[in-house]
Amino acid sequence: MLKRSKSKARKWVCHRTCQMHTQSTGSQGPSFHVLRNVRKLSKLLEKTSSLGIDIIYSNLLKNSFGFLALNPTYIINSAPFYLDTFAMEVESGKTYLLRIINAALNDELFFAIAGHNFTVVEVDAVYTKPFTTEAILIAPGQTTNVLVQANQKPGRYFMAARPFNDAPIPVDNKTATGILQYKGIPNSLLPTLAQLPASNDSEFALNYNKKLRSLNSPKFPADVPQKVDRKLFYTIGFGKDSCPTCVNGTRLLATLNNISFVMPQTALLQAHYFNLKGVFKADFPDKPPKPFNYTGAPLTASLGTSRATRLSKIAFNSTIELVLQDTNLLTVESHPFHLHGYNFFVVGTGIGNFDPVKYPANYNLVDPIERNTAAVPTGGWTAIRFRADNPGVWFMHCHLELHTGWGLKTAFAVEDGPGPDQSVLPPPTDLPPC
Ligand SMILES: [Cu+2]
Repeated sequence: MLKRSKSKARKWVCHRTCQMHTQSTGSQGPSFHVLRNVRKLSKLLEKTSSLGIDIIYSNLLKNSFGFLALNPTYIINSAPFYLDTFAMEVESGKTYLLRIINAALNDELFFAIAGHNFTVVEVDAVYTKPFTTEAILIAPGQTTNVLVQANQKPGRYFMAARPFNDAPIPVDNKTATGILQYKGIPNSLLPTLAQLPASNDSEFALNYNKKLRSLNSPKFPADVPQKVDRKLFYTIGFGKDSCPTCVNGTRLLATLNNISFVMPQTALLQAHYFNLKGVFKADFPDKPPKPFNYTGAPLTASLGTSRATRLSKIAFNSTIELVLQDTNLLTVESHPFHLHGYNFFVVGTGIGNFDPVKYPANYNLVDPIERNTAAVPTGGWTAIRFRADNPGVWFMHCHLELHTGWGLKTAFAVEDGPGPDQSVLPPPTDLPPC
């Protein structure tokens, strides 16, 4: 996939899913200015395995639940706990800024440090209204900056990360650990255990996400689209496909509006820019063909799932509202959705079927969180808004690698604008083929 950066240089870069090792920007904001002695440390939460990533990916595509047999583990800035444990030394009285990145492939994670609260000040490189929490929830590809005060009795305190999964499916419930260690404390001291929410704690997840608000200050305003030019409603589901070489002769597909995305052989942006025919169709439906009880009893019969490379064409500078609705097509599940090329505002979220008459009245159009990856809760919905002012072709996909590999994605083809700096530039002559 080709992505043009939003920097002034207007570079084209080769881009796959931007979920590995995503790094937030390093700019400082008003929340930090009042603090002294703030040290910045990055936390990389990852999932690893004795097998290489390519082998894992290949297995995911062949075997619906192959990942469970791979015995992966989770790590914090380091090797698995049985080989090594990451330790971060702190000095009493100082405040530390932790940049936390979820670089795991398939799991939303809780993260906490024993005895120490976090003050959340940033997500996905956007300032938030600061709030205090005992643990954070972070999805693959998301970043979170928190302040931690070394204000406890000098000692050793475990930091811990563990998956959040409230869907009725098996979960790999291992815990990754690191250590927050006060200066001068010997390694022989047993660390205090960290408390994490239960792995299926939906209430914590919903409440945590509700606390996330844009800073919305004069310097960092929240420019939320108040008027919507086009409303989109996409259902998230699973489907089955025959696969002679797979276990049981079938494999799972994942779908938006019951369409499982097929990756093209030619890059979408190239096809868009050069107007190549036969690579994709710009006819992705704005809503599912028929409304149904999306989150009712599990739906397994006559799924009618199709596989296609279908995009939605978006007018330049139009304002878009997209409601992502989880369904019980095979199973409900939480899906962190990521949009390339844009930040969006999460104006509403809830459990059950989205009600287009009632729910928009309760949208937060003042200080909703602005980010680029947001969870659609298990059996629920999430509404986002953005202004399509960045021309090009932009993927939107579930950030669980398993699901995006099964086709849980589509792309927006945003048309060029009329201005001199509002068109996709030609690719550079030395652009490497993906
Ligand atoms: Cu998903």
